[in-house]
Amino acid sequence: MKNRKIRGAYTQYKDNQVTPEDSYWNRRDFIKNLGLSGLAAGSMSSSALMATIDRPVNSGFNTAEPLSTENVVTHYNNFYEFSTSKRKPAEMAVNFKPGNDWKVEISGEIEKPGNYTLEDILSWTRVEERIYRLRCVEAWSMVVPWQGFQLSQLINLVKPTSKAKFVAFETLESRSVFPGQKRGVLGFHVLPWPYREGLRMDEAMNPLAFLATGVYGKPLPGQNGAPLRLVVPWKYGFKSIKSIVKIRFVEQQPYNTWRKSGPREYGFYANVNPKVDHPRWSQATERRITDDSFFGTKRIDTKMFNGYGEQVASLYSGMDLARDF
Ligand SMILES: Nc1nc2c(c(=O)[nH]1)N[C@H]1C(S)=C(S)[C@@H](COP(=O)(O)O)O[C@H]1N2
Ligand SMILES: [Mo]
Repeated sequence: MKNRKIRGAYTQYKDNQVTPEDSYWNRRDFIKNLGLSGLAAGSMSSSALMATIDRPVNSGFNTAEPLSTENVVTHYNNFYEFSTSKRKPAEMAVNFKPGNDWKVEISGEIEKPGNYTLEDILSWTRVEERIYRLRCVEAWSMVVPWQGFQLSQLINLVKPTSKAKFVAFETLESRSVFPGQKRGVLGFHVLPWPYREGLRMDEAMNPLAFLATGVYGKPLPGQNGAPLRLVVPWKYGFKSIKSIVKIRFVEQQPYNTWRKSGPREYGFYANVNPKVDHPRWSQATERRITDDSFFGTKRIDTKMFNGYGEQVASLYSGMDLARDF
């Protein structure tokens, strides 16, 4: 239903000059919200139109950096439920095409728990686009045009109680959908399933925290975490959990998969931090992958909070980010 909102907008990215104000989505939503036909809106002076859509826009919602191509974004993936290879998820996900009947169980310390469909969720939220840097803990990065909605919109709708201190997320567990969840030849699981992640409540409420339903103007492909995945651009990519089926509001810091599997290497906060090296490699620089060579066009310096310090640094004042990683 609401997927019509995230189809067919690819052309807007072609020249890589999108600004949130200029965006097709905002214009369309603005027109729709006012209940105006295209004709009526067209007859308004453009300055009246601009005045109405001119709102303070978080500078972190966009970037002038070159986008990674759609081919790169959708064919170089980490999605261990399919495979640990970067190129395989795209091949293996061809038949994984969940629709708007996808169910998300939202529970815990909230006033409005329930099993909601993606269609319900999209009918309550406002789909917009965000162009974010994605920095993987493996020291490569991309720039990705996502479509989706601000996580805080959904959180406000389900009305957390004062006991809700963290939000926990879970990916679908299904060995028929995700062959990577089967035991390997030696009888071991690659990771403990289901994949789980979490955010502190104030992190989840930060305007940058986003739930993506589309990428490059199309519904999310399976390999990118269809039909609903988290995007937290100031944290290492593993926090951006894919194909979410459970969202639970809890009092205690929740379990997260990578921390569980390697607590000396991966933390709960996992904020991008060039000064804290991974025990096995440096985090000072990253391989920025933009074009179809897939190897990365250049190596650039990694920025604290992946360059989103202005938006998020205050969340961590007083914390020792070398220790609380
Ligand atoms: N469920 C699940 N979510 C996941 C992963 C995964 O293996 N399983 N990989 C994470 C990692 S390590 C990264 S870098 C990003 C990659 O997202 P992308 O493939 O859309 O670029 O997804 C994250 N979310
Ligand atoms: Mo990652």
